[in-house]
Amino acid sequence: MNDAIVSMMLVGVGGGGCRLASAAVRTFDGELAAIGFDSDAVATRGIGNMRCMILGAKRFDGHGTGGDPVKGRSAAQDDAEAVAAALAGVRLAVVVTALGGGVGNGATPLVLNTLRNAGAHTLCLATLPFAFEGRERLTQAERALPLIEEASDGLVVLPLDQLYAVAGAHETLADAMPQAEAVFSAALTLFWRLVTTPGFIALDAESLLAVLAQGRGRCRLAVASAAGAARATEAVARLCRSPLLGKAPPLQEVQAITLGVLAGGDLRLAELSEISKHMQAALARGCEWRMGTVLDERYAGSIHLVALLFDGPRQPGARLPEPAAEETFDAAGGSLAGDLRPAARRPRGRTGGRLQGRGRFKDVEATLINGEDLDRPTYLRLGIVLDR
Ligand SMILES: Nc1nc2c(ncn2[C@@H]2O[C@H](COP(=O)(O)OP(=O)(O)OP(=O)(O)O)[C@@H](O)[C@H]2O)c(=O)[nH]1
Ligand SMILES: [Mg+2]
Repeated sequence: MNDAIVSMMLVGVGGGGCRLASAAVRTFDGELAAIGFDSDAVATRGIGNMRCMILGAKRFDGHGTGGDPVKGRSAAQDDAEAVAAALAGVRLAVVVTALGGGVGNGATPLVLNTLRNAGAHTLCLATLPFAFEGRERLTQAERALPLIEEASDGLVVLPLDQLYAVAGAHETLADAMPQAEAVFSAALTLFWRLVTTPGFIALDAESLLAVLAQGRGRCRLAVASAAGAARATEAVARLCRSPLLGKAPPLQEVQAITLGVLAGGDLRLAELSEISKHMQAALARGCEWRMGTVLDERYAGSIHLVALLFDGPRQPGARLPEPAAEETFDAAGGSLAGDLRPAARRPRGRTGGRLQGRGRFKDVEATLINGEDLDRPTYLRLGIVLDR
């Protein structure tokens, strides 16, 4: 195993997150270091292809949290040292979490902060529940996002409905989860092969680390493939209209893109130029561009594209609602409104820093411990909903 692979790890959090990670390991079918964290021993028992650690066993006795993020967080806190030990030495982690339940919502920020404190860079892929799971689950999931975004270098939010739409299947309810998982693991497999396979035009873990180190915040992941004579242009067209991109922001507003082209030895130079030309035509002129190729005979006859699009941190003053004079915390999300710096430039670990958007406290040093601002009310930090 080479060093780049050893220092890259796939991390699943919560029941859904572990199952997604496990599905990706199965699809990848090669060397892929992976670990899962969940409080539910029964749920992880069915996962045989990667190590799963049970969190908070003393408190929860190997059971789930019943959808309670505070319990999910406590479970991770109880075993914080074991989590840190399991993640030691990782330089680049892709953290997969299925939001909506207790462990995914509550433990993911802690896992991300543990990686950050150990000096690793993280790309977090977080799914949102299907609409049919109900409004409450979705709200709960959305409430977890600001903390996760804050703790990761890049965050991709993938609504399960969008993954299912990519599968193009609109059949039975029983199909929904496996179909969404299949799309997810196919996308992650392309991405992992792109980063770990020495390519003709390399786009390796170091390049990805460099992008993530800039703390670009929210990003989007899209995949597309095509075969036949016009496969290069068709793949780009499909990528540009992928349901995974959502409706906004438009491609013209993307600030940076990392595009992987995976194909067989039959990939022609002219096709690569076409992909580059058509893709760049869809983007703004100033968009930062990175492209890599992987030639692998299992892709012979077709072209697969995988793209990570960085929408970029919001600029101070741009499209941000004015915070109320004193009420500057985002009560719905629990995030600290106004901290607009990219994650990588925010203070890490025990270092203090001046944060913006704290109303009358804006010039006061924040008390940051393990990446958490302890000056924020507990109910906001833990995402607890108060009855008003
Ligand atoms: N991909 C995938 N997602 C799932 C699966 N089961 C549930 N989910 C999604 O994950 C979300 C969170 O559910 P769980 O993962 O079961 O919750 P948890 O994080 O383990 O937390 P608990 O509440 O303690 O079970 C759900 O709302 C679903 O959207 C699954 O088998 N595969
Ligand atoms: Mg569970």
